[in-house]
Amino acid sequence: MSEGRRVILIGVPTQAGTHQKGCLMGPDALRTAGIGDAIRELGHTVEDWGNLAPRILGDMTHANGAIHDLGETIGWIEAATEAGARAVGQGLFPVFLGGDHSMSAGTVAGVTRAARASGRPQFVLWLDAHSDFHTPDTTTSGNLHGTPLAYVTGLSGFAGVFPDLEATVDPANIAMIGIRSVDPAERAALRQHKVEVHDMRRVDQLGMSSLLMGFIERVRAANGLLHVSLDVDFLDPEIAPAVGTTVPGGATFREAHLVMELICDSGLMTSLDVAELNPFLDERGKTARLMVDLVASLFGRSVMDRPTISY
Ligand code: NNH
Ligand code: MN
Ligand code: MN
Ligand code: MN
Repeated sequence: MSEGRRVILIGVPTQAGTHQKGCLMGPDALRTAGIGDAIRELGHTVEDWGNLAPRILGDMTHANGAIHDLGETIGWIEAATEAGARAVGQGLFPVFLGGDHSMSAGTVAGVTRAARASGRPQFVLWLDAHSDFHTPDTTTSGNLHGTPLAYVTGLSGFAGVFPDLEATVDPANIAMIGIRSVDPAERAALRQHKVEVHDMRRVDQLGMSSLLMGFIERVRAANGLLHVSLDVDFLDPEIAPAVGTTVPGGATFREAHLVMELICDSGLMTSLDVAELNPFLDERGKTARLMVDLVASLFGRSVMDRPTISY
C-alpha cells in the first residue's frame, strides 16, 4: 500500500441481516478503538463521512417466509451502493465500517459500478468463515447477511427483491479464504459458478501465502480493482469473540496478519469492508482493537519498512 491514500470511513450500522442484535454498534466501536488515527499515522489522509442512514421502506415480504427485515436491508443496500460508487468514483478509498455482512451487498455493488465506469474489472477477496452465497430462495436462516456475494454476481433469485444491479462481479474474479461453514445450496452454486474457494483445510495444507498470492497475481495481471471484505468470523473465536456466528478453527493471529501484510504489499486494494463486529459480545474491546490492528496492517503498518521477501 503506497502512502498518501485518501481514505473515507463510512459507517453502515445495519443489523437487519441477522437475528443477533448488536452489529449496529460496530462502526462506533471501530472508531472508539481508533481506526481513523491508526490509518492516519501510516501517512494517509482520513475523513469520516459518518454513518449512512437507510431510506425507510417499511415491511416487505418474500415467498421464503424465513426472510426477515427485507425492507430495511434494501434501504441499507441502496445507501451503501450510492456511497461506495461515489467514493471510488471520486478517487477515494472507502473503508466501510459494519454492520452485519448484508452491508456488502451494497458496498460491493457500489464499488463495482465505479470500477465499470473506469473500465477496470472488479475483484473481490472474501475473508470469512462463511461463503455468503445464498439467494433469497435458498437461505434457510432467513438472515440476509448470508446472501451478499451471490447478489453482486447477479445470480437469479434477486430480481425484484434486492435493487437492480448496474454492474456485476464476474464469479471468476472472486476468491474466498478462511471458509469453514457452507450450506448445501451454497456449495452447489459455488461449484456451478466456479468460485475460487479456499477452505481452512486448504489453508492448513498449502498455507495462506501461496493461496493468496495466486489470487493477487490474477488481480495484477488483469489491472483489476480489489475489494477486500473482512468478516470478523474469518478469525478464530479465541482471538475474535465479538461476532454472532463464531465457527471454531479460524485464522490465527499470525495468519490474519500475514494476509493483511501481503495484500498491503500488493498495492492493489482499492476498498475495504470491516463487517460483522458485534461489540455487545466483545471482551473489553479486544475484538475491536484486533480489527483495527489488522486494518493498520492493510494500510502499511509493519515491523520493518519493506516486505520480508520479494515476489
Ligand atoms: N450460511 C449461514 C446463513 O445463511 C450463515 C451466514 N452467516 C454469516 N456469514 N455470518 O458470514 O445463515
Ligand atoms: Mn426469522
Ligand atoms: Mn460474512
Ligand atoms: Mn461469516
